[in-house]
Amino acid sequence: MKKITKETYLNWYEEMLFWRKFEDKLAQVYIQQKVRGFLHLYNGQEAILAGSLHAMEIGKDRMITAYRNHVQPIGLGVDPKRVMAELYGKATGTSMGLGGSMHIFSKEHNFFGGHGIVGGQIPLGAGMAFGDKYFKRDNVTLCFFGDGAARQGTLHEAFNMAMNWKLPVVFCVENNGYAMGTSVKRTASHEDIWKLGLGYEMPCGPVDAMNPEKVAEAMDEAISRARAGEGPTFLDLKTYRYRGHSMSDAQKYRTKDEVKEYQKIDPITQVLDKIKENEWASEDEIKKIDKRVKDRVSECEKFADESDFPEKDIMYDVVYEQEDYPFLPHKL
Ligand SMILES: Cc1ncc(C[n+]2csc(CCOP(=O)(O)OP(=O)(O)O)c2C)c(N)n1
Ligand SMILES: [Mg+2]
Repeated sequence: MKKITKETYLNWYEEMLFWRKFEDKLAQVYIQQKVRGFLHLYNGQEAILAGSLHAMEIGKDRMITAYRNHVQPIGLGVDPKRVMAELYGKATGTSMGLGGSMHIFSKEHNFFGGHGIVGGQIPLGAGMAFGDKYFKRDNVTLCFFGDGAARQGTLHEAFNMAMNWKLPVVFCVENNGYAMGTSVKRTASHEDIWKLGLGYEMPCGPVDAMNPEKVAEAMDEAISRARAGEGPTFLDLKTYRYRGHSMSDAQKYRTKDEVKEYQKIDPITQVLDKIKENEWASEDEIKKIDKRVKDRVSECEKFADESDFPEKDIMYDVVYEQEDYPFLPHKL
């Protein structure tokens, strides 16, 4: 793995803060009804993305996830202005404004969605890894899903085949404690989701995912194993989400004190504390980073605000259509 240095920490601080503020901005413009539909934010889970990106080979390894998917493509190199425009439903968005929040996608940047069907991306991730193995490419797929998704039957079918064929995939449960309003405690007789790997003899274990360094180390081991042809790993990334499941969540299932407890081990604060302890940046330099982040977020908002909505006609260019099918209303 690349060494974790002062530069890594400074980069982590700036990028994680940018993702946090990008999501905060989305919450704000959602209330202004500039972004509509569902909106699931990533606040609290940033160490997972930061650590994973450090261990990945960018431009080669792939990522697939669920609907909490705005910042991962940004981490992989997609222009954040285009991500925000997609959320606004604007023509300059990553899918011409036709996908929206749950469907960010960029084949060019190895980001394969953006999936609204809970657990749907687990076999898709295994399939992507199958493709790489079949065509003898040494790319690795990181397949992320939630603790709720881990309870889907499809996980077992995908785990079985992935182990049997030694596919180059890292299965990662972003265990944020809740599936909508249902706590992990209520969905099984034990809380150690990683143990689901044991039934398939898949290497597996828990990871402190509030700390990017811990994530990077676990991810590096798993990626190296996959790249060496030794098959999948299952990581139980223990994290927490600060905001509700989506914007329409009254959060009656947890206390404010519980959220505060996790904020004490906030991943961005942990990174900043380490920077300060080691005197890797002065107060002034930190202020400069904060200002850069603020400006970058404002640029995204301005770009999305000023972009046009797509022309209505393009809707018919992007859906599958059978030429001789007689019942299309727009053709009647
Ligand atoms: C197959 C399916 N069942 C139910 C839903 C409704 N649903 C959307 S998100 C969600 C909870 C998933 O929680 P988790 O996997 O823990 O992910 P998190 O939201 O915590 O990131 C549910 C039940 C769905 N989208 N798809
Ligand atoms: Mg969850």
